[in-house]
Amino acid sequence: MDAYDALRAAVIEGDDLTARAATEELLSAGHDAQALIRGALTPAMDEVGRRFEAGEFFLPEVLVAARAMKAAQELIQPLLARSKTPPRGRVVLGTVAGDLHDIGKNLVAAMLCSAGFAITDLGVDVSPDRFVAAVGAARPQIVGLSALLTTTMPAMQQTIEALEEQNLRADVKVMVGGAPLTGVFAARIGADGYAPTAAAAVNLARELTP
Ligand code: B12
Repeated sequence: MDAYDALRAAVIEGDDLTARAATEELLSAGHDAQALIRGALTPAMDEVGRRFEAGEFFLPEVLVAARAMKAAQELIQPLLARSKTPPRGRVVLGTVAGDLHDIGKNLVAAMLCSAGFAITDLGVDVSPDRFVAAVGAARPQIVGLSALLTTTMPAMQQTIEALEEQNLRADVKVMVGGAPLTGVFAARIGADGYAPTAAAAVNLARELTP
């Protein structure tokens, strides 16, 4: 088993100590932080999601996997942020109101950060008003909305409407993502773009900030 396999397996099994050790080993061997996200962390969480859907995993297993992923991410995040060049653009990012899922959103934040964007991460369960306040304060080029529940998808539209009401919509591009979303849904609620993965989110953010 190579170190990538070890990291993937540790996250899937929810073994945070091994996840941390494998991450340290890969980073000190000179592996790129982005490669770890693409090659180990994202596929591991995809597999956790698959096992949960298949009834092979239950919530406790999912939670310990998420904790193991966070242990790895804590080591990776400072490396992604360490850049002296001015940011390529500013992104305000959050999981919409009523929704507590943040694993995918955190991966998007990490990948955007490593691509040179400055991120204001508002966390989870972010109300339309909080998005509006953050956009007003940070004046980003992009606001990114994440939702994992079909019941919280309408909060994306409410957030876009709140930006319109405060006359902020024209100055900011809205990109949306999360497992239940589609490009059709994104277009229907008036978003500027949808991306299905963190890597695709980076490409989309680049397109939206030419
Ligand atoms: C982990 C998880 C949890 C964890 C969340 C931990 C955390 N800190 O995030 C916990 C246990 C807390 C949880 C709770 C609940 N969950 Co849950 N959860 C999941 C699970 C298994 C995996 C989600 C995940 O992390 N995937 C891995 C990441 C990497 O993928 P991702 O989030 O899709 O993100 C990628 C892309 O979508 C995209 N992306 C994401 N955000 C953004 C944003 C932008 C701007 C862009 C461009 C792209 C982008 O890039 C990411 C990286 O590639 C899914 C099942 C699944 N297969 O999705 C269920 C799932 C989402 N949960 C579900 C449900 C119902 C719940 C609960 C209501 C409780 C329950 N009965 O299970 C609560 C709700 C709590 C709440 N109010 O939010 C359902 C939703 C069903 C539905 N139709 O809405 C799912 C689909 C499981 C199921 N089949 O029942 N959950």
